[in-house]
Amino acid sequence: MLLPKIFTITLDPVFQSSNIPAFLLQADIRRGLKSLRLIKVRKPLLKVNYLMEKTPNILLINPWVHDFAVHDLWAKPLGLLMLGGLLRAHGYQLRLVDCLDIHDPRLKEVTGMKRATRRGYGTGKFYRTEIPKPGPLEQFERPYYRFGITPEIFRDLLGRGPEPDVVLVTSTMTYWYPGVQKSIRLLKDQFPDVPVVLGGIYATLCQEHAASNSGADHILPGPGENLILQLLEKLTGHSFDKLLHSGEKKTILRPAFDLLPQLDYICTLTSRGCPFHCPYCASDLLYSGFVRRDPIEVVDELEHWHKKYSIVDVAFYDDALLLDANKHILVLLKEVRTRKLPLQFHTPNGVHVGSLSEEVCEGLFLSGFRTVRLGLETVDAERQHQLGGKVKPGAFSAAMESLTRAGFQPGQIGVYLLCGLPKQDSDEVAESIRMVKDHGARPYLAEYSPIPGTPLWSEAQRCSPFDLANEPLFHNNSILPCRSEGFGLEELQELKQLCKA
Ligand code: B12
Ligand code: SF4
Repeated sequence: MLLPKIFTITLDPVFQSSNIPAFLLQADIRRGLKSLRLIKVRKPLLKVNYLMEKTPNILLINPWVHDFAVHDLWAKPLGLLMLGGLLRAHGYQLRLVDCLDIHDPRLKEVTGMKRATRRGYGTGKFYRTEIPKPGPLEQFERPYYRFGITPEIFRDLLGRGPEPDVVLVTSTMTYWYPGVQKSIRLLKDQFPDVPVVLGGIYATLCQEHAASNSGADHILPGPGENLILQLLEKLTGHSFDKLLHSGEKKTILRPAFDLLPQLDYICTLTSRGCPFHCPYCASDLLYSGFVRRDPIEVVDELEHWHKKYSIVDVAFYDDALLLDANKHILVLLKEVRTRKLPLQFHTPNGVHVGSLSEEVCEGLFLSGFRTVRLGLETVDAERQHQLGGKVKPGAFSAAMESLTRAGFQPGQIGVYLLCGLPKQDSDEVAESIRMVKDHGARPYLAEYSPIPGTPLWSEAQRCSPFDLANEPLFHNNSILPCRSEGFGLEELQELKQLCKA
């Protein structure tokens, strides 16, 4: 049911000559009876009017992903859910359609669709349907998929709620824009007059492309919390309550995970931004500066999801989770232990090798870290230096020693290695793979995805055989965008085999 924010009854002055006293009754429904006001008005009144200030309905969309391969490595639309938390706190009515949902029972009945599967700790594969490749990707032999629900289910879900006043669509990888386009096309078919606002990572990194190609009416780049309230006020005429606003003025918002159809795990951020400035990374462009939450407040949030939805698996999305550990992550983990929260933690985004001291590793192990991914980048000293020199010589061996001494098994430790950087040869990657395996950990190739606006972008454009600037599809890591003569897809396959061997 739609709850009006302000409920007002006015009595219209129909008989101007009457002497009956007139009243206006007004209540702010969220503040309850205390706010009831009876106002005596001058004019005589007879007819009753209900003037309801309708709280706007906002529809949130996590769009499809079109790609060669995608794994559900604790992948949730965290940014969109954070905005959901903010908007709800301001009284907006929210609904979310998650195109990557795996729980809709109708999906099991769909023919021609590969089933979603679940692996450990809530991760796994999404439902997927093979679709024709977009023109620029036709040259690649691999099959291309739409990951997520069917368009029919999407339409059905759109039709279930009230017509929204505004639709907010998120976006992630720059080369996933076809899924965004498709979602917006179907939204426009169903709600032609409803404004669609696009934000998120693609909208931020490829703003002009998004403005010309996404089909959205408004592109809002950057952290959405900065401007979304003003834009919604403009689009809906709904002015948010200043009292509610002041209580919610936080840099990092609590995500509204309960909007998702079903929760298997949650992801969280204890910080935003990153103090490092690696030349291949977009962190700085997405969030300038580095801010942290109070670690105890983070634990409150984790406890909330654990108690309410029995959530056990938690993935940290932080860019620099372990930095200054004594004041942050160790405080957080100690609190988790004090409250005896039976949580299982994961770091799909990779943690800094140099931060893995004995004390930190012990804290991670004792508090329930089940998988740890490290960002090693490369063992080549010169390239390591060019990439910012975060991993000092010997640091990786020391980190591995601390992790194993703390109790981690080799199978729990994954190591990201950058692969396909401009002018990188495959021997360098092979050497890094061997080194990781010699230490008993599992190497994971992070194929380089060139990102506009990053320091490495110009060099990437020079080296790449693809038109990176005009076609974000070519940022796809799977095609090895900065391949060279001696390092193409064949060599990439060999390296993948080497990782598995
Ligand atoms: C978590 C993460 C992942 C997760 C999955 C995330 C997901 N949801 O699918 C995992 C670990 C699986 C992953 C994988 C990869 N990732 Co990643 N990932 C991230 C990371 C660290 C965080 C994203 C995030 O959720 N941030 C937190 C939220 C709060 O921020 P946000 O989404 O930006 O939301 C805010 C704003 O954008 C905005 N907003 C969001 N939605 C909306 C909507 C509206 C309407 C509005 C107004 C605003 C708005 O407001 C939000 C709140 O401030 C980013 C780096 C980063 N710092 O963002 C890289 C990043 C997105 N990943 C990147 C890369 C390169 C990859 C890989 C290719 C790495 C590799 N080589 O293997 C793979 C992809 C492989 C594949 N095919 O799946 C790149 C992007 C590349 C690109 N071309 O777009 C990034 C930017 C990192 C980098 N190198 O710079 N990744
Ligand atoms: S690669 Fe990691 S350490 Fe470097 S800037 Fe990006 S998030 Fe920070």
